[in-house]
Amino acid sequence: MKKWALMLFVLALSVGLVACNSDKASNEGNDSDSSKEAAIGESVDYEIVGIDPGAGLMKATGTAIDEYELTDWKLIEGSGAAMTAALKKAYDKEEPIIVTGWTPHWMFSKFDLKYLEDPKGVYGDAESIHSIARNGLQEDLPGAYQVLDQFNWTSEDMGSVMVMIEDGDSPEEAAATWVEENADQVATWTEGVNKVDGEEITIGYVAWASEIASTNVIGKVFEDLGYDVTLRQVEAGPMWTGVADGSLDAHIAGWLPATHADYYNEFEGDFEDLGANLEGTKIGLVVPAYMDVKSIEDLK
Ligand code: PBE
Repeated sequence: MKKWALMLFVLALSVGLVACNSDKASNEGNDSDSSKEAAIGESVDYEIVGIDPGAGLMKATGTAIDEYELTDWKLIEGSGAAMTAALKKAYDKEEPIIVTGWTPHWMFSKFDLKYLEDPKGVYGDAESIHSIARNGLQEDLPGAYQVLDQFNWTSEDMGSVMVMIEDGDSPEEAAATWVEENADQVATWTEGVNKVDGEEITIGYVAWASEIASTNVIGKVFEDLGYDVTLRQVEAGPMWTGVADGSLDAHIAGWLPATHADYYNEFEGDFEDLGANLEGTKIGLVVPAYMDVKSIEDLK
């Protein structure tokens, strides 16, 4: 290359670099909150990855969209499994994603995640999971009723079953392993309860990771006591309806007082609330920790 041509080339290159840099600088200077927030929205197509429409979490998220005036945002319906599949896919590529999430859930042990702050308190405070029996269960199946009444464990207990399932055990296998390894604790649930000979019991549940874990554990406990157990997977509405109309004997998936408040109020009187079997749950919007967003307010 001729000397002048080389000089021209170097000059062009440096002018280009300077232009690029000043572009970048002015962008940074303009980086107001609103452009950052628009960037978050755009980066996820203004979509919140939801779960099954009957979940209390979906209703709460609808309320959050209203209360925080997230007018451009859409809540995508799906299932718990579809939500975690989308989360895993995004997480593996370190892409942005916003999901509806809850605790206890194995996703917090597999991924580094955070809840978005909820300054308006739309998602409520920590709550409990209650055991809900049909009216008349105590007379018909007193032993089963007593087990449900005595059933009580922690988020860590439930979490360990969930992780076994996520790691590849079938729900039945994971439940059997947990029941075997925690015989002392299980003995407190079955204390004073006699074995039976094939009495039928039907427990309803929704295919949420947390309830797959708990329901299979309680199913295994009933099986070991001699019950003929059916675990019936349904949607959230039919789970509450089924206990109210007696087609299900019980469920152990009542998230209260807030998440299932509508179901609770609709059927009140038509079921028996046996109280909390697990305390300290949480629901909300969840993002990977690598995302630069802190609060639901930042989405507006
Ligand atoms: N969940 C899990 C349910 C209750 C259990 C939080 C997804 C719900 O939102 O109804």
